[in-house]
Amino acid sequence: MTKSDAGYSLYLVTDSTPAILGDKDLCHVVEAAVKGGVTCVQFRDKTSDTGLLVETARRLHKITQKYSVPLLINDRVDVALAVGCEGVHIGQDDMELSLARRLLGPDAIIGVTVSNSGEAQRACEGGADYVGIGTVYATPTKKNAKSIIGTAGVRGILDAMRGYGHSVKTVCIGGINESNLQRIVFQSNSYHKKLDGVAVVSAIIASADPQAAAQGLLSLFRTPPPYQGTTAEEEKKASGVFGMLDLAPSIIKAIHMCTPLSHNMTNLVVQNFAANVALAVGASPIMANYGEEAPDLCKLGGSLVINMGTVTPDGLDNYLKALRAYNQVGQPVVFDPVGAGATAVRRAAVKTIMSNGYLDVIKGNEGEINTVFGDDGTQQRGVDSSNALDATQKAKLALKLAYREKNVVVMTGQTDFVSDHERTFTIQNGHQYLSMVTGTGCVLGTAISAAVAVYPDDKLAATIAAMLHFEIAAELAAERPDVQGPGTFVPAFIDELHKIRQAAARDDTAWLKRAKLTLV
Ligand code: 3NM
Repeated sequence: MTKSDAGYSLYLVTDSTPAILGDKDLCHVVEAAVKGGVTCVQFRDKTSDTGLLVETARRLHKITQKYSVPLLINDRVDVALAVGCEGVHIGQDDMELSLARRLLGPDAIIGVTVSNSGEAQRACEGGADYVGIGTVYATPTKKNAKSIIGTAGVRGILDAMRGYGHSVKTVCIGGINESNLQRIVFQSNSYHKKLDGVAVVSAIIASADPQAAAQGLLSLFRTPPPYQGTTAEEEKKASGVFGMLDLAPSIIKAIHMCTPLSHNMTNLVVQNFAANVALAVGASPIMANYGEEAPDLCKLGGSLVINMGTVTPDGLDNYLKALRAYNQVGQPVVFDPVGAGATAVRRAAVKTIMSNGYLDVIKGNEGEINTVFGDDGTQQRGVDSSNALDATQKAKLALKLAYREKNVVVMTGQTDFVSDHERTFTIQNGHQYLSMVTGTGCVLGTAISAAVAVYPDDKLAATIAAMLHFEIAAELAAERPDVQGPGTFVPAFIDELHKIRQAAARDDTAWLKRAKLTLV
């Protein structure tokens, strides 16, 4: 097998420690894994003596040769030479790449571990055939991992490698398993360079059925996640302010025509209000906080709102069940991290929710978005719902979170910031009465959920449509002579939501003249 034949889609790194391998035989596990679809095997054993390393590597090589899959040796160029296998994988502290190349020759496959852009570029320039990017997530398999870089870290490295075209292959590693593989690949892939594969240890080696585990992982890698949009990036980028304003009425009309389900897992305070807002915008609300119902509800073509307003251990478990169900079928999820920074419990809940699924839209005020962003440990600001940031910083924060999560981020305030990282807009509509009534922020999440359900191809455009609908309805309501304060405002607001929806159904767009939408 030559190095140009090598595939990296599912890269298995072995581990012979009892905690991971158990009492299974490594060669049996590797053979089963290769039968299941593993495309490349790295023999990694940091403790055995050289004699045993060579002997095990020889046995493994017989197996990988049978299935035409390359065998690489971790760190030990001497073992690779002794066995005559296809190559090595070296870490930053191992033998220099140029020396390994000199010893192994031009036909050997040499991969290098990288955890930042500089290391990646040096590996490319030094003639590496592929890079192993990590550590994506902390993993018990490698307790001494030097840097945990998350999916945004992987994406930054892929971006930095764009100049090297397709010649240097890429896999990422660390904490990858069946439940997070698709999201990790989706959030890591840069528009300029995509991952060629994923590398795993425990997801296969610790499995009771390594062949089935490999089969499952490979099929997940090859299938785009259901929530991945289908609109071409260029098409999305074309829609500036005029494009957005053009789309908004048709999105509101589509809600009217399709009556999408808006499944709300929300707090007790706003349940009734949220259901009424859903009805007013033309959606069909269901307030169902029990996660076991989600696998049925997610099949109805609607979307899910997870509003963390009253978080409890049971509640969190229910959110996760529902999140998994909606992610599996690719129906959108709107996350409202209410009071995210208020308590340690809420901060932990945010982390758990974000690491267990893909959130199509995250909506919060400045303090909440700040806390959500800080949860990767790089920018911890804690509780902060005041106006601490200026407009440029707010736009940057929304953009950075949207970049990291590869989703849409809404930061509400007097001026709202909405970003999918490629495009960032501000909206300056709404009325102060909205801040005098409880739950208006929460029910905006419900309005957004209806829009992303009917227009999933461009969730930013859908979110903006819902926000304009919502905030212009508030302005119209507040201006009515019968509205004297926040109390009389609420029913008028629901009326105006309903009226705008009916106007959109008639293709009457007069209401939209009020839109104060700006591209940042
Ligand atoms: N290298 P699991 S992380 C072998 O970051 C290895 O370079 C890493 O194990 C790196 O798939 C890692 O069980 C262990 O999480 C990955």
